[in-house]
This record gives sequence, C-alpha cells and structure tokens, in this order.
Amino acid sequence: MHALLRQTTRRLTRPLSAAAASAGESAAVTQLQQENALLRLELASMRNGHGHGAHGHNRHHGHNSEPQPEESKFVGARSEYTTDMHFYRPMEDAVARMPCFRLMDDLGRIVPGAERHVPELPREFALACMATMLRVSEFDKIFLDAQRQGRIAFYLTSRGEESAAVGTAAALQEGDWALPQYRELGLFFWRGFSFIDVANQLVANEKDPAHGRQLPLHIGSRERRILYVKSTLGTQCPHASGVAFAMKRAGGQHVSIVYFGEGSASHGDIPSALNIAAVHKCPTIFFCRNNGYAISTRATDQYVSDGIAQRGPAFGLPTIRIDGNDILAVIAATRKAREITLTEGRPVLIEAMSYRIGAHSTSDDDSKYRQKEAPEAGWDSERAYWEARSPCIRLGRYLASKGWYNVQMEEAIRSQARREAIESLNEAQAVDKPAARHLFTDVYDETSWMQDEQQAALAQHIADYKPHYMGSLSDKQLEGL
Ligand SMILES: Cc1ncc(C[n+]2csc(CCOP(=O)(O)OP(=O)(O)O)c2C)c(N)n1
Ligand SMILES: [Mg+2]
Repeated sequence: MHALLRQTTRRLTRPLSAAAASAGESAAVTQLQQENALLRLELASMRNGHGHGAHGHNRHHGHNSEPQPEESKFVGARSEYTTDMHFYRPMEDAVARMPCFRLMDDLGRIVPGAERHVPELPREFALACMATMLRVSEFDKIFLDAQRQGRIAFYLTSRGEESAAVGTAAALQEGDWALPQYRELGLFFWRGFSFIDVANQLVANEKDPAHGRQLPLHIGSRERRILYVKSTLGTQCPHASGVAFAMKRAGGQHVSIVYFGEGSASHGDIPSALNIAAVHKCPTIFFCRNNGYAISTRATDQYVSDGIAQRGPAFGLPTIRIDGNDILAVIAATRKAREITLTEGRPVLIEAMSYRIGAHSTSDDDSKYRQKEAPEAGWDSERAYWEARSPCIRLGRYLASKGWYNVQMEEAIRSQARREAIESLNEAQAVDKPAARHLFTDVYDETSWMQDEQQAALAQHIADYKPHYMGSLSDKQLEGL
C-alpha cells in the first residue's frame, strides 16, 4: 500500500489549481486536470483505507486495523456514507446524524454492499442519462457566455449538480408532475425539451409560450407535466402537495415531485407543505438539493441542524439523505420513494447532497463569499475538491468500467451539444420579439377595465413617441395594440 501511495504521489505532476478549475467555466475540464484529479482521488482513497475492495463505508467501527467509516464532506451536512437504503421513519427511528446513502464512490466504483441497490439500467438508458447530463453541461456553458455577451439577460447553471435533475427524471414515470425550482434543466431535457425550446424562452422571442413575460430559464410545459419555474422560493412546495392531492382524488397512480434548495427550506412555505402533505397523505416526493450555498449564504450560516433531512421525520415523512452527485443513488432512491408514496399513501423527503460549482446566477460574484479552503488536505480549493467529484465524471468512470463508454464518446457528445446550443441561440435570436399586446393577454379570460385603460395608454404613448422606438419595435410587434 505504501509503495502504491508513493507511486501515486509521484504521478501528481501538476497541482489542480483553483484558477485552472475556474477556467473550466467556459471549456471542458482538461484531460490533464481530470487526470490529476483522478490521481488525487486515488491517493485520498488509499490514505483513508478505502481502496477498491476494502471499503469501510458501513458500520465497521472498532479495530484499528479495520478501515474507518468514510465521512462525506458536503458543505450542507457531513455524515457517514452508507449503502443501506433506509428511509428514516417518524416514531420508529431515532438518529443523531442522518447517514448519506450512496452506491458509487468518488471514483465511480460500486462500493461493497451496494450491489443489491444498484439500479438495473439497460446500456442505452444509462448512456441516455450520461448524454443528458453532458448536454446540460454544454448548454450551460454556451448560454452563460451568451449572457456575458449581452445576448440574453440572465442565466443559472446546473454545474456540478446535473445528476439530481436527470436522475430523478429518469426514475419518474410519464404522468408524474414535476415542480422545479430553477436548477433542473436536466429534467426538461429528459422530458423532451429541445435546445431551441429553451433558447426561444431565454431570448424571449415570439415562439416563447410565455411571450417573454417570465425571467429567463423560467420554463414549463403543461403537456410535459412540468409546472413553470418560479423565482419566488418555496412557493412550489405547497403547490406540489396540492397537485398530488388532486391526483390522488382522481384515483391515479401518479406522484408529484418538487425540487427546492436548502436555502429555500428556510421559507415558511416548506414546513407548511411537508405538514399538509403528510396530514392529507399526498403522494409527493420532496426533493431537496442541498448544494451548500444559497446565493451568498453558506449552508452553515443558514441553519445549525443536521442538514434538511431531519425535518422530514419531524413532520411524519419517511426520509433519506443521499449523495446527489451519485446518479445511481439518485435513481434508486427516487424509485423507492415513488413506491413508498404510492403503496403507503404518504409523502417522502429526499435530501440530495451536492455542491454548487458555478456562481448562483449571472447576477452573482461568488468570489466574494465562496469558501476557499478545501474540506480535505491535498486540494487547492473547496471548488476543486468538488469539481473532481462531479456527477458527469463519476458516471463516466462507472460506464467506462462496464466497457460502455470512453473519452471519444464523451468528446463526440459534448461537441455535438456545443454545436446545437450555438445554433439554437442564433436561431432563437433571428425570431421576432413577442407582440406588445401580450402584455395584456393570458392573465384573465377577458381583459379587465384596468387593463383596457393601460392598453389604450400604451397605444397612445407609442403613437406619441414612435420615432424613438424605430429600430427596436417592428410594426408587427405593435399589431393589435
Ligand atoms: C421568496 C424569495 N426569497 C428570496 C429570494 C431571493 N433568492 C433567489 S435564489 C436564492 C437562493 C436559494 O438558494 P437555494 O434554495 O439553496 O437554491 P440554489 O440556488 O442553491 O440552487 C434567494 C435567496 C427569492 N427569489 N424568493
Ligand atoms: Mg443551495
């Protein structure tokens, strides 16, 4: 083991610097960075006695010679890893610190004891999960750059958390309603949104079904059973209880899933939603993405409890904490949660631990508040530590170990996605802006007298100042005013 350690240490030729990691914002993490990160992970794994085939992830306490249980270093809650897929039950289980369920380690290897829970994923299905995560990642890069160039007003990336949305979407069934927060682009792609669908909304052109009246990336679709993204945090949680209640009353076999961040969990809507769903036995999956930050608020400044998971049993919900960067664990736990909600007729809470690699949004400068120090020695920054454990890298290694995947495939998917994203941006920008009359449509069946007055005032204003609007408003846009 020591010879191996020395050997691995020698192979660490260049440090993975924070600067190099942040350069990955607009380009894929380079081969060298990935290689270095992999070596560092191997080294950490050997140091901790968690080499392949010698995992001490479960309850191996005691003897010095035995590997110590491995502890997750998530900002939002540190706890021991486990392969027990146990949903903690109110009134039955008492737990001081909720363990973190995972199936894959940081190197994408199935941990001993986890085999019984590893979901059976046909090759094409597993590759579709991988491709969807990579497509999110490339779309993010192009549209983040587009915002920097002033081509769109605002953007939020899913960087480092792609597995939460894609894994849950892959585990749900057609007909289940999803209520996203705003970092769930993978859910939309999984349910059939194309790049151009999203691009039309981002540039707010006339093909945007919401006619440009929503913030960028605030998308949704009745046909695909996804409620519109809303920035008023927490509001979607009571809605999810209501949606599930309605489906139950209609006698269906479907669930609702609602996504919210650990920061949003501080809003009063969320305990209310947990309670009403539990009391009324609503088949709702409450899916908390705990990525360690809520804009500039680090989770440690947000709450002093053991993460968010402990709030589940408090309101009577079977609850599990999982490694949200392990897509296999996300799929397995979501499938199980779905089964519990339907067979037992009660809501479930999943706390998915992750790390927000990008800034909160394009309106945010995370260098002002992001913690620099890595949670473990051997890493140049907190961000570099988590970037090396990102969901795309972990699933990629897992698939490669099955002989299903390689670097060439990844490059092909990434470059195709990059091309498509650029084309969708250009195509969306070539489309006209929505007609001005849509400021008054879609709210009520018939416009109110106040809207009629406002519409007349707008028409008069445009007539008075038309020359000032030449070049920015076309005649077509003014039609019907
Ligand atoms: C009701 C409400 N309060 C505050 C805000 C401002 N705000 C927008 S996003 C955000 C952080 C949310 O963090 P979290 O829920 O952890 O989600 P993440 O961004 O980490 O995915 C805040 C405070 C808001 N949009 N709505
Ligand atoms: Mg957060």
